[in-house]
Amino acid sequence: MTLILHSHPLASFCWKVLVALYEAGTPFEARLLDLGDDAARAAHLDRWPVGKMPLLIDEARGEVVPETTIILEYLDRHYPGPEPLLPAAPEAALEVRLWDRFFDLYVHQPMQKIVTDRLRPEKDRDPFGVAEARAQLQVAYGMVETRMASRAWACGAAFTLADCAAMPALFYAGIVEPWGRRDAVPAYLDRLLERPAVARVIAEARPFFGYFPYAEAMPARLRDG
Ligand SMILES: N[C@@H](CCC(=O)N[C@@H](CS)C(=O)NCC(=O)O)C(=O)O
Repeated sequence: MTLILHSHPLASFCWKVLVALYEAGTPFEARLLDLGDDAARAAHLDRWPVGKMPLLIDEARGEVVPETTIILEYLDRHYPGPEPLLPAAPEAALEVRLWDRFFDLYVHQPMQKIVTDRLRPEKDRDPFGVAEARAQLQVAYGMVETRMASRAWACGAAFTLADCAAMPALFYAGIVEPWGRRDAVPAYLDRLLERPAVARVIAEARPFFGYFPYAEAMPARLRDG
């Protein structure tokens, strides 16, 4: 198999890449990466010392590709699916890149901050940082509410890289920080969840949901399908 994705079915950033691979129907081998296993972690750090997952290995081209946005642009260039993840027109591509960055930096990362804080020992928790993350999410939700009131997908009529970024970010963010009185944000998440590629990613993650630090806050329709 040419493409190997080191990933974990519960890991939100891995979902971003899995959605793109399933959307495109690109064949790949998923290798379960357990960072809690010392040997697996050491091997992973050898490949990419930053230590984040997912990591794509392209054996045919001899490339190790980290960072989800770069992985998706790489796949789009070298293993394109029927529809591009990034539009060819430069201005349209910039808009997609902006909203990919937006979902990663202002939804996904604050969500991670809230989730990982719960994994820390009580004495090492960071209530100030968590409060900042919650405030950041509320700002981001307000922006998504305005934007998605008039769009099917993050950048218009076509499903793109920005939607791959939005899916895991909104899925987990909505569990740890409620939407408030907003309609377009949950409606957009519902549209994302209806895509077969997304449903497949979530079905594969479902057996692991018990390990999610906020498992008790997961709505039954997300937890059980
Ligand atoms: N900017 C990175 C973020 C990846 C990331 O945060 N991955 C998480 C899993 S969702 C991770 O590797 N966590 C393990 C750790 O930080 O030790 C990307 O887009 O690939």
